[in-house]
Amino acid sequence: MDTITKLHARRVWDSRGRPTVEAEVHTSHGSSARAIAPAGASTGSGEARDLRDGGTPCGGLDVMQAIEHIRHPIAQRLVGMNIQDQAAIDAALIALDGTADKSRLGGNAIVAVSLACVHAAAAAHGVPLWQHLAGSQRVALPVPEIQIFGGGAHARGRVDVQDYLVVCPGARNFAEALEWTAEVYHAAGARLAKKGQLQGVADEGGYWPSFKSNEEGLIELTRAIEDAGFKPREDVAIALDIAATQLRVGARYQLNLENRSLSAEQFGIMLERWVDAYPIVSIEDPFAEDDVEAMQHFTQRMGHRIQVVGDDFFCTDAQRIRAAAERGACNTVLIKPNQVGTVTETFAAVQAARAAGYGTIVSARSGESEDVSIVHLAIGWGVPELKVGSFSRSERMAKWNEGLRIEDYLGTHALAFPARKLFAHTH
Ligand code: 2PG
Ligand code: MG
Repeated sequence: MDTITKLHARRVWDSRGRPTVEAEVHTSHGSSARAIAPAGASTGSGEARDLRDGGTPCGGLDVMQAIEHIRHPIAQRLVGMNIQDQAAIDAALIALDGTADKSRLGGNAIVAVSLACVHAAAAAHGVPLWQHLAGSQRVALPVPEIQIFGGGAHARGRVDVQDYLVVCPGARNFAEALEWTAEVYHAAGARLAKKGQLQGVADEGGYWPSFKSNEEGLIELTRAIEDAGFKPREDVAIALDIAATQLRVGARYQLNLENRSLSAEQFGIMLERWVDAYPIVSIEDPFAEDDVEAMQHFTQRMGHRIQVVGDDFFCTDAQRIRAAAERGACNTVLIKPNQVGTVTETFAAVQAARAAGYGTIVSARSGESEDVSIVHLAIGWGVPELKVGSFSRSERMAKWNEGLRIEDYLGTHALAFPARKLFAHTH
């Protein structure tokens, strides 16, 4: 049996220049592995809580307490455990923390340790993580969902919609999807620059635009797809993350850019009109995390045409997924390991989504690093879509490039790229 011999942690920095936690695990096999906790900006209230030190250094966001928790109580508890028993490791982390939201030890401490352990288990077998997770199952590369314009909490609210993304239903493989997205990304940038609307890039590397309305982003993105030589919808389509929890004021949805406030019903009508007018195949968090009724109604009307994705709405929680499925709210679940805290609970959310007949998308956070664990989780677990932010900045490109390496390694052993099948029903 390979056991954990040493657990260490250090402070590193994320893509927003903020402190975060890196965990490092060593095993009796001689293997070791590291993982870095990511951080969200538009977080759901049901997420595992990061432990931040408060006070003045680093704007109160320092993580030295979370690091101390890994070095002492967590290390004491985990040293000696079987590195191949991820369920037992995660159960020990959950029990040691003892809170519902992992706030005592810190969600950031727990997720870094849990991910580092699963990496070390793969390393002890001498295989990459995706292969360790897939076992004897054949795997496919996931369809990338890539941000072109960033807004919302990632661009100081410059536009209300948080993510204008593309997916490539027409691409034959992962590499082709990235190549097409690169063309669209640069075409979109050229359009903005020409019109004097390019203000740099937002937190995830998508352009920070100065649109006059939210709909202008849809017009510009559709034209960029055409400028790049693709057929909107068939080749390259639009996905949106409204992150609507951030827009909620009382019972209404506030569009600051347009200086108007809409009821849930009016907001839904606007989104339906967008789906009719633009090549949109997916909308994430179209309503706030607690607006179950609006989510249910919207899914009834639009769920046969587009992916209705829950992010803040589910917080990668298997229980929430089962409850929403009973009411027919959403048809796809965004999967973020740090929303729930451990690898075991993240996989339970994937299984709950599958049991409900829901789609799944593994996703990065807006605060990221060079850590590429999520690419391996998506491939190893057979999750057909992957959302990693934009097509610039190395914390994003590290993940796209890891997918390229795995696709290259798999060659003809890969299962069919799921893009066409995934979006066949959308119109
Ligand atoms: C989201 C994510 C990634 P954040 O809302 O889907 O885009 O953002 O990590 O800030 O929650
Ligand atoms: Mg989201």
